[in-house]
Amino acid sequence: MPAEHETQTAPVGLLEELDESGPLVGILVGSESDLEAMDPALAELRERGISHELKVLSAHRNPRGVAEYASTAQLRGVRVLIAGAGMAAALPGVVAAYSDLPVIGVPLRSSKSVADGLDALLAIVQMPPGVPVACVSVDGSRNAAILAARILAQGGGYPQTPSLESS
Ligand code: RP5
Repeated sequence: MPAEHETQTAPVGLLEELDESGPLVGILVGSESDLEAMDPALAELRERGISHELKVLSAHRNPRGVAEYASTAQLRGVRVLIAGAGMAAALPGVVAAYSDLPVIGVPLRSSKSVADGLDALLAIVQMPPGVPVACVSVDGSRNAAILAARILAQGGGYPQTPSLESS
């Protein structure tokens, strides 16, 4: 029986499934209405030649879809996740709960926001200990992409071990 701290080691079968050909950055937004706010991130990644994908998946409206995406992203070769959401912005936190990849949250402002996006900012920043989410400014998707690029630049040291929780 392995000690509890050893359970993060992936079984051999999972490591063999690692697909290095997938996009390096996975971007999620909680709603179609969030898409425009992520344009600066897409432009930044495009300019830097960093492969990426963008999906609309809501933590509240499609929690199973978010769980499925987040828990399989690392096996598909994704190395950093960016999640943008507004209002009760649970998406980045839920993604971080299902993946060991670094997660960058982008609080988004919408017409229904409280205090110009303060609601989403607090929802993303106030993660419980043990489930980290990096957070950029409200509508700061360009910084999220730049931060993702800097994380990727550390590449050599990044452990490619999918967690058992994520499988
Ligand atoms: C959040 O609720 C989304 O991220 C979006 O910012 C906000 C409003 O969503 P819609 O009602 O426009 O779909 O979950």
